[in-house]
Parts: sequence; structure tokens; C-alpha cells
Amino acid sequence: MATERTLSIIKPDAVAKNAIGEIIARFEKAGLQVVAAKMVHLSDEKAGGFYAEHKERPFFKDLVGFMTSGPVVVQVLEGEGAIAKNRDLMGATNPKEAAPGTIRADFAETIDANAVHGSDSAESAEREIGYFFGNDEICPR
Ligand code: RTP
Ligand code: MG
Repeated sequence: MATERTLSIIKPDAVAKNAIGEIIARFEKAGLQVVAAKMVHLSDEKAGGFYAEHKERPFFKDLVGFMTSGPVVVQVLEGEGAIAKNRDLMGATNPKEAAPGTIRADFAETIDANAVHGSDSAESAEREIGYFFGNDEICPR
């Protein structure tokens, strides 16, 4: 499998729980490397643009409200099959359906406040990484 990059966001609920380190440790233990990272408090515009694909969905307003409710940690993760590996580590969107031992099963309470985001395809990863990071902010190792 090829080396890939994916965008990960530790969402406001997990930051508020002081779980940044525990979540990043899971990525590292699974063989993913953090090659870019920053903490930001998203504006409505930045969060809405990020989730633009969901603009017409009934949950869009709540999603943007949640993503702007506190700071987030945005990272680029690099490694073998990073996109699928990160989605596996995250677990299902609804934490009640997430497999035991996944990040959402262990740190999230609700589908709205579900601890982490991860790119869902190579196309999404490319767009999302460019949405948050310039090339000079990514540090391959
Ligand atoms: P994410 O983009 O945040 O990584 O989550 P995901 O791929 O697992 O799920 P996605 O379908 O992209 O949805 C984005 C976020 O919107 C909220 N959502 N709510 N009430 C609902 O039916 C519903 N569906 C999705 C979730 O917070 C989800 O993470
Ligand atoms: Mg998604």
C-alpha cells in the first residue's frame, strides 16, 4: 500500500476533555506520523467552507455551530494507507455504532460531538490538507 496523507481534526469536545495527547498517541501507535499540526478556533466561514459538501443537509447549521464552539487541533497524518487507517481508528460517525476501542467509542458521546474528523477519500484529503496548510507548513520526516 502507498504512503498517503490525510487530514485529521480533533474536534472541540475532545479538546475540551483534554484528550489531545491520548488521541494523537493512537495515531502514532498505529504507525501514522504527524507531519503538520496547529490549534485554531474556527470561524463560521472557515468551518462552513470545510464542510461545504454538507451545506444542504439538515444538520449543517448544528455542525458549524459545534465546530466553532471551541478550539480544534488540525493535523496532517502521513503513513501507509493513512486515509483508511485513520477512518478505522476513528470508528463510525455515530459513537453509539462505533466499534469498541475506536476513538469515537472511547471519547465521543453523540453524533454531533464525535471527537474527530478524518478525510474520507484521496480527493477529500488533498482538498482538506490544502484548506488548512500551505506546503511550507508540512514537514515530511
Ligand atoms: P467527519 O466528516 O466529521 O469526519 O465525519 P464523517 O465523515 O464520519 O461523517 P459525515 O457524513 O462527513 O458528517 C460530518 C459530520 O456531520 C455530523 N452528522 N450529523 N445528524 C446526522 O444525521 C449527522 N450526520 C452527520 C457528524 O458530526 C459528522 O461527523
Ligand atoms: Mg466526513
